[in-house]
Amino acid sequence: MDRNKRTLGEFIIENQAAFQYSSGELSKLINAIRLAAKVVNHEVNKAGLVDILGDSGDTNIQGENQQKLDVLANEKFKQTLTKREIVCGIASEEEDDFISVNSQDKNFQNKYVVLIDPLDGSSNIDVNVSVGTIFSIYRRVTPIGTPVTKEDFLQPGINQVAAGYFIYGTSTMLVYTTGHGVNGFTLNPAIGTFYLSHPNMTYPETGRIYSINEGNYIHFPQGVKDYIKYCQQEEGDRPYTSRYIGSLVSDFHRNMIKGGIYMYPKSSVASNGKLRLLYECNPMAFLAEQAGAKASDGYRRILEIQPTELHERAPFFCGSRKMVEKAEEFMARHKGA
Ligand code: AHM
Ligand code: MG
Repeated sequence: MDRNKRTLGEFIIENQAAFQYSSGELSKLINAIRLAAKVVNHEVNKAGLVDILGDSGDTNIQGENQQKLDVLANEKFKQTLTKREIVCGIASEEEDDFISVNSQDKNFQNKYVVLIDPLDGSSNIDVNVSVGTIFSIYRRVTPIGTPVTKEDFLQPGINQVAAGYFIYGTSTMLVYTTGHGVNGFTLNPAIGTFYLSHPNMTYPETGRIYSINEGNYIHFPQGVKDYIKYCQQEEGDRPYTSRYIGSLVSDFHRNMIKGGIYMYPKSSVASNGKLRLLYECNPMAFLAEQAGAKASDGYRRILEIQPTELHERAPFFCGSRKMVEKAEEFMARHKGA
């Protein structure tokens, strides 16, 4: 690791100065998330060594099996964010309802809520494939000092103040945005410090990778089927390459570096696809747009969707601008189908 590279801590302090009237609250919050992620990273890394894998016996609100590391990651983030008293509320993919932090204390002035998918792609853990943590930060809309309400969480993605992900991969990285571009930091595990390794990340305007669970092909809407066939046709820079890890963070990360499109569309068996608007689509869409890419539900900009439920799902098309536009073109031809 180049010792001249800036550390995440230095970067956060430098960039805090760029925010007028900044109280440092957001910086402290990102710092706390980083801390919890380091602990989760440590646990994920030793997953193959200790008897921590397997179902925890609980299921989350989505009815899917939760694995022990999901539970552990959820607890770690919750603990760090509540104990340090730097947020007024938390919503997690692994919790049925949102959590109000210190709502009884009148002097409690925190203004941010955090939405988190503590361990995304967790079905990949027991096969040693990269997983991640996704987070999204909003300013509360209800008055400071009062208990948070659902309204504080049900904001369109366009209101996000910051968003990012940790990828626990061949190396561990944090990639985040505060609305001024996207920056990537790589963890030096020997000393536990994140270094700015990928400044100003930009998504290639177009690419040659399409990422989708083609096993669901039969259930896809006609627009998606046609777009897949388009990707496979021999013409110009096509056929494209198909790459699908099944871990959103990892698929997104690869496509952002190499150029590509990720799709989790609606289907005849899942009317809004699988991904959660608040914990997965919105933060990834914010990052994508900040890196010059595009995110849509096939017809509409993800960031403009008004959520109505904490755990609602949305179809997701995200990646190189030209590729998403092309997929939207195919979707438009069969609108309503
Ligand atoms: P999870 O939050 O339960 O891990 O589910 C989200 C994951 C994404 O990371 C991934 O892109 C998608 O589910 C894969 O789903 P599928 O196995 O249906 O292709
Ligand atoms: Mg997830």
